[in-house]
Amino acid sequence: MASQLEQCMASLITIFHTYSGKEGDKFKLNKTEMKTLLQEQFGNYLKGVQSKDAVGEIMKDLDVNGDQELDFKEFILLIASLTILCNEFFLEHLKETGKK
Ligand SMILES: [Ca+2]
Ligand SMILES: [Ca+2]
Repeated sequence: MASQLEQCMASLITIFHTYSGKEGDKFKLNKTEMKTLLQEQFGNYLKGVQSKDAVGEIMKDLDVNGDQELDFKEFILLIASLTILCNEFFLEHLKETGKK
């Protein structure tokens, strides 16, 4: 029986491959695949993003080796930074509710 964290890790891997396997290199996300992933998995985050080419900008930031695609290592950095942000909101919320 896998632990909760192990299940989370397995989910991350499965989700990445679900999208990265759609076209081209099976182990990398191209811009179209990344866009679908963001829309389907991060709809709530993207709602606030008004920029015309938000996906392009996100990819530029994450694409460390500059091959215009995201491998798992590059993708996981996005998850890590979003998780850190979520935790900060969570801590803020705890502080706020603690005051009252
Ligand atoms: Ca691909
Ligand atoms: Ca890359």
